[in-house]
Amino acid sequence: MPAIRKVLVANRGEIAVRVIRGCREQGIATVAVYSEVDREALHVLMADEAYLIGPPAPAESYLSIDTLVRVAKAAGADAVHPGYGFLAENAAFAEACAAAGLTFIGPPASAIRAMGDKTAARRIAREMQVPMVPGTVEPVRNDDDARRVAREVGYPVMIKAAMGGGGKGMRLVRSDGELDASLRMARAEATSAFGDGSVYLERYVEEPRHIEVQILADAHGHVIHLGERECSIQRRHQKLIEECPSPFVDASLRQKLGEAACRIAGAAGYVNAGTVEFLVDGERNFFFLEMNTRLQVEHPVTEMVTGLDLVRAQLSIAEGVPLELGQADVTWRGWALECRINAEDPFAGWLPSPGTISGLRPAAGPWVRDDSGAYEGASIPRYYDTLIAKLIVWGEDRAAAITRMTRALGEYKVTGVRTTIPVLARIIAHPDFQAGRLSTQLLERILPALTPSSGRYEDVAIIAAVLAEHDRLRVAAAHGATVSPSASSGAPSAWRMGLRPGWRAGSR
Ligand code: MV4
Repeated sequence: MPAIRKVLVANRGEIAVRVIRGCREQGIATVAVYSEVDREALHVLMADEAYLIGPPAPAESYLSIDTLVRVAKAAGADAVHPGYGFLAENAAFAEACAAAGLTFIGPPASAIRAMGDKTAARRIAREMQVPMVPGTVEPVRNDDDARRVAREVGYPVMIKAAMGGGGKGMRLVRSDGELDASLRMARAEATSAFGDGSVYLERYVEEPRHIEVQILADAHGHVIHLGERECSIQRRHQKLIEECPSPFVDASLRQKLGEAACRIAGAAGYVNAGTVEFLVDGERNFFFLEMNTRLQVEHPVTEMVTGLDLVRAQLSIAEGVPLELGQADVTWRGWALECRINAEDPFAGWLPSPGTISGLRPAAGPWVRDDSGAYEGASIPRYYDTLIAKLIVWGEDRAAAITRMTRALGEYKVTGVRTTIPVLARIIAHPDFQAGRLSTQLLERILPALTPSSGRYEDVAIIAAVLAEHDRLRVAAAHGATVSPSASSGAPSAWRMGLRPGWRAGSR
């Protein structure tokens, strides 16, 4: 595989900025893409070149495979970095890049496919004798099949979408009587969300921790792990705070989790940075959950504690360079925390708060990292994820990291849009967080007291959700009627070769 000289970054926001920075440090030129509402976004200003790719709706811009591949070729890029979200775990995109002679800075399409089907991933875990939650390793065939399995593994059980992941379309079933109705709803949800109604069953693990292992796999069969991240502080499957290491994991469990993660990645023919997710119960039993075949939002906490640059590792791996580290070379020093700063109002039902950032003073100082996609005057469009920035701190131990995060959250000022900063500070100050008593249920328990809001806001949130769904369906209908994803060659040429604003960050 040849050296990479120019990378098209098929993403936006803070992750596009992170990838651009990683490329620039390696002397690799960068090409940004942007939708009509992102003309002056930070990633556009920071890249060496940038091209308009279409309207704000993701399906017509950041998700348009044909447009992205065409722009990459036209710009003379030799590789594509997908970031996370959008097309990062889309096997067809990886294949389209390869077919156009572009290096996809991610795993082989076959590994994306294997892990995208959660039952196929479970078959790999079984084959590698990695512990997993009791349940099926194939989609359930019918209601009778489901009832037999549910009785066998014992209630409560979870119904999960085979093509789902990240908690979407999951359903908890506590008894035989609930099973049929839940199956019907889960299948319908899976069909509308993933275009595939296949579901499987797992025994439900009560109050688990969500712990994931970062791995690196090169194109020569070497796989190493970089330890775990603790991701139990989630609200509705959106992580708010992540840390490395986990306060619950000792050296012995770390080694077992790491070996299990490497075995799974190896069996899947995985190449690239990747993450293997586990549930861990109160007795430190761990169970394979799923594998994420991308660079994750929370990767910086691993970087801070291992001293490694994961984007640089991705670039080397994609160039075919063998891993320069063996497992024994990976060491962990101190503690890192990451807080996600979103443009949402936690005191008004977590309603998205798009708009213009009228004032911005990010936290800085010793051992503080601000991975941001914003600047003063920038706008947060309503079409995308509300993540503004990730605030990451390092300390010599967990207590020092918590003190530093408290200090940094106090410094971080954003005006013009509402943010999650105040509630992040309250979670960090909570006795259970401070003591490391973390579980996926912790936030559900403590948030009501931390985010008092009048019932009025609940009504507003419901109305907003209905409007958003209406908007989504309208966009989908318009898209289906006029622009099929494979026929976007009909796009105006300005989308393919738009001009970037005349502000240049680099000197290249
Ligand atoms: C589970 C589980 C308990 N038992 N599966 C959620 C995200 C996706 N990756 C899998 N998830 C879970 N799967 C079994 N068999 C608990 C979670 C879970 C969770 C569930 C409810 C509320 C918050 C949660 C946060 C993380 C994981």
